[in-house]
Amino acid sequence: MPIQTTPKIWMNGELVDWDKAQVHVLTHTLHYGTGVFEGIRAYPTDNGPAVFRLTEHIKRLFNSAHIMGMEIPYTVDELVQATKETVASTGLPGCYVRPLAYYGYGEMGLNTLPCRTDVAIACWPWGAYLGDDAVSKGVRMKISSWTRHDHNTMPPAAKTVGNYVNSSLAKVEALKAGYDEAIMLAPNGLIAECTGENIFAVRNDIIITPPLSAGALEGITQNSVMTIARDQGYDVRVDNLARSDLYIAEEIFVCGTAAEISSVNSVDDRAVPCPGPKTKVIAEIYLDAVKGKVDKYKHWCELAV
Ligand code: PPE
Repeated sequence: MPIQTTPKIWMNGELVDWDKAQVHVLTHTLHYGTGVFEGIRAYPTDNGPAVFRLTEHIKRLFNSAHIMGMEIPYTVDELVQATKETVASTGLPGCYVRPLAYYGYGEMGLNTLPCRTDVAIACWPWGAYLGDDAVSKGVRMKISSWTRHDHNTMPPAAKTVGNYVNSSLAKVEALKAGYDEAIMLAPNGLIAECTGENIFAVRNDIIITPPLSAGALEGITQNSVMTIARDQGYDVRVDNLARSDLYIAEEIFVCGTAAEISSVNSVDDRAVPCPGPKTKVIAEIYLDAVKGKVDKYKHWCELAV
């Protein structure tokens, strides 16, 4: 589905018209994948649109840049304000938000040291990433033939543009084979994450999600889910999962900003009970929390205006 346009995109300190938010074909990041980005959602709340855990997302953008040795010529506060301004300029009650820091036009070659960092923040309406009924019906997952990056190949903890070549290969392979999404294994064969989501499996009543060391991004939704689940009294652990843990899991769900929470109905054609009872409880609370409807988690909702 083509992107639904909004009036303005923030580029290097200014809100410019959507159609004017353009870059030169010799933009460094277009050639070498050297940018870093975030995916954030703004949701309608009783007090207007609020950006979910905005400051943490912007801090992760800076961490990604730090891992890449990239200087962002703004402060966290400045990009938090810029994001709020961009969200407000859409006039929408909620939207997806995509901040991107990239090496712009001016230098070519693999030495990024002389490159200038440009920053853009775009917003557009983006529906449920894995389908509207992803919680109730669940998605079909396939273990990918593509391995997640090794820590010494492409740092998986950084949300680097180039990292997503690996995700796209896995996603398209899964879709072409008739599945909804791929699960990526780390080079050591243990479960890392999905192409754009973290994964949770319930085994013996314990909710388990793989650690950053397994090649998973430190997901902000993953963190929200762990908080919600622990507050519900569930036993939640960050630990390694093997492929067979998934085949015999009591329930599995995946989560991310774009995907929100989605249950999994099978892995490699082995049925998984779906939707699992814990998944249902967590998804319901999460979808209320993002809209500022749960007092305990209201501090996660940062008002756009
Ligand atoms: N792992 C990966 C590889 C990933 O891309 C995401 C987010 C997550 C885990 C979950 O992170 P978080 O959003 O902080 O809970 N993926 C973003 C981009 C998706 C896309 O297709 O583009 C997102 O969900 O916005």
